[in-house]
Amino acid sequence: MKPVPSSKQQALVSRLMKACGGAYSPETRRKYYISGPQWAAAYQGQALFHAPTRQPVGFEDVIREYAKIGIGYWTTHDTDVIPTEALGKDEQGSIVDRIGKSLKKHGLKCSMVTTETFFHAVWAASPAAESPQVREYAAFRVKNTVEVGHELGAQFAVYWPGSLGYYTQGAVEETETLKWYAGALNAACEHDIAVAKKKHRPTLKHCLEAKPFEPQAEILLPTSDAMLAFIFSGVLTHPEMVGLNPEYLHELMWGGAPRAALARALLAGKLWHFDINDGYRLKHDVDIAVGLVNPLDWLNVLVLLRSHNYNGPFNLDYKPPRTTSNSGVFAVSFPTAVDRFITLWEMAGDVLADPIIKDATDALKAGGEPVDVRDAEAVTAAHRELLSLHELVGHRLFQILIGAHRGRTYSV
Ligand code: GLT
Ligand code: MN
Ligand code: MN
Repeated sequence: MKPVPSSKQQALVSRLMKACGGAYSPETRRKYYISGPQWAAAYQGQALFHAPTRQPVGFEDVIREYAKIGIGYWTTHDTDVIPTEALGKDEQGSIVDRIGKSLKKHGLKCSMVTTETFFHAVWAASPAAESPQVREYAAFRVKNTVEVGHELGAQFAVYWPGSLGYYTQGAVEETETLKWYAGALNAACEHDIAVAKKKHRPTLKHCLEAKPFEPQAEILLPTSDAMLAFIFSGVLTHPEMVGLNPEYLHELMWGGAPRAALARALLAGKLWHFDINDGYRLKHDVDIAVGLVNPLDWLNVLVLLRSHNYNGPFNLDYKPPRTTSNSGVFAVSFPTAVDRFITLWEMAGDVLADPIIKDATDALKAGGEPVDVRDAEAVTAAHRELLSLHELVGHRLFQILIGAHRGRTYSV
């Protein structure tokens, strides 16, 4: 092939996207509770060892492009859209106004707002720092986000504590720090109750998000399980208002099984919001788009969520790779992520309706013929053949993943 001149590259990408086929229409995409974060689309590719590769993008562009794709919901940090120095000031009001107009114009809804408590230098010692002034500032920030959320009609507030941890041991006292962090959440919930009452709106669902390794060396609430223990520990004044926003990759990063982490959240009645993406175990937060690394595991995750009637948002919290251009973010990155999610969701429906999987799981639950249940050898023998079904179910899931259950075959 001849070198491709710059002027022809976008057309090439678009031709090959069409050739891929299988794209859902924007109308179909809008039927799912999928949200697109401002920060994901506006991510410029920068990191500790990476200079940006893309130009900045504002909320007007992101909202317009999400609308074209068929992403029905938009999520944001306070400082993704409001400069830190404008927070709580008149300028905030006019920005929020512009956001509201832009959402309305393009038929999107704001489903979630979150407070940035990790980036600015003020959070160097975390939002639950020893200094009462920092903690008061943190309370102001989360209360302000609650107000922005109500203003924009959001239902959820997310909290990723980020810098809640330390580099050098013994520098922070963990129990004290956790209580101080609870103070910020309590301030948010109490303020929410007052604002919701005034605005005749339901209170927001406040969702904690854990990440195991970054950006501190040691993290005080590294997993969704740690968050659950924190919610039920007695330090929150409104534990009923606080649930979880697990992120798929964050559970995988520490070596956990995301599906099991989600199951524990479901048991506790706290699975309210879900950040969807992909990546690798025991690596940093690579935030790859859903289904590109672990499609079989993702299929299983969605089987669990479908079978438990999860009806919260699926938030596309991933980072378009640095190799993707500004136009590629909206031409390739987001539509393909949405479409893989929808396909996996529909395939999870196939799994739940599959007669072979049903037969196998029914048989496993029925168990073997009656024997003396105090006799380990007899109980084992009664199930020896039946248990081969575990692997058969695994194989069937693979078949469903590749479409073999619908007749797709390979031959030599
Ligand atoms: C940050 C983090 C994400 C969180 C965002 C919400 S901030 O990008 O890595 O996982 O969901 O605060
Ligand atoms: Mn996330
Ligand atoms: Mn992440």
